Amino acid sequence: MLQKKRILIGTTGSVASVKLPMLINELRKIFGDFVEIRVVATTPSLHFFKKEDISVPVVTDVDEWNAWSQMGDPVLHIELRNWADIMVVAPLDANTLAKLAAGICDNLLTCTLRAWDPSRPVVVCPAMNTHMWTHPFTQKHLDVLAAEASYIIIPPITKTLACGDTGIGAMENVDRVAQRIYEILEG
Ligand code: PCO
Repeated sequence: MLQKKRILIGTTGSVASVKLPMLINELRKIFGDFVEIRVVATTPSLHFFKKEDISVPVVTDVDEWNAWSQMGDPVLHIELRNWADIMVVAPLDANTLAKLAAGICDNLLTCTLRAWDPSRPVVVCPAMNTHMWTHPFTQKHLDVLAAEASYIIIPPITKTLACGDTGIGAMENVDRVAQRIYEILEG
């Protein structure tokens, strides 16, 4: 591991976004000083953590609009796609999954991925209620991401979910997500 890796984490409106600080900690444990992390957060994901509690820069849709006022100004989603070595969407909610599969780009996170450099890996960690996970659209959309854009999918696990149901749909444990990111970047 010679060079600092630049990891862009995307967060979406699944309650598993509460795990963002833990995921950052796990990445720091594994990569030590050899990592730079930034977060691109959808507006719904901000319901689950406070920007002030996160130890790395967090950008949101307002930053995209604030950064640009005239020709020649930076376009944030292009800056981000140029900056990152890897993007990890953790958690990926059902709504953003559907948008990505359809090519929709209506916020900073989806624009960043729509402009993505296909030679750089994208990892997604779906997390949603069991009924949403087992809906036929979920597998259909994941198949599109894997087959047509080579996204790496870290499937959800079974546990007690935020709503009290026990079933499949929880985001994979953050230590395993971090380990997988390490293997992808360094393997
Ligand atoms: C729930 N939806 C969810 C989303 C995924 N859940 C999880 C875990 C957390 C606790 O460990 C919430 C992180 O269960 O990833 O729960 C239902 S409506």
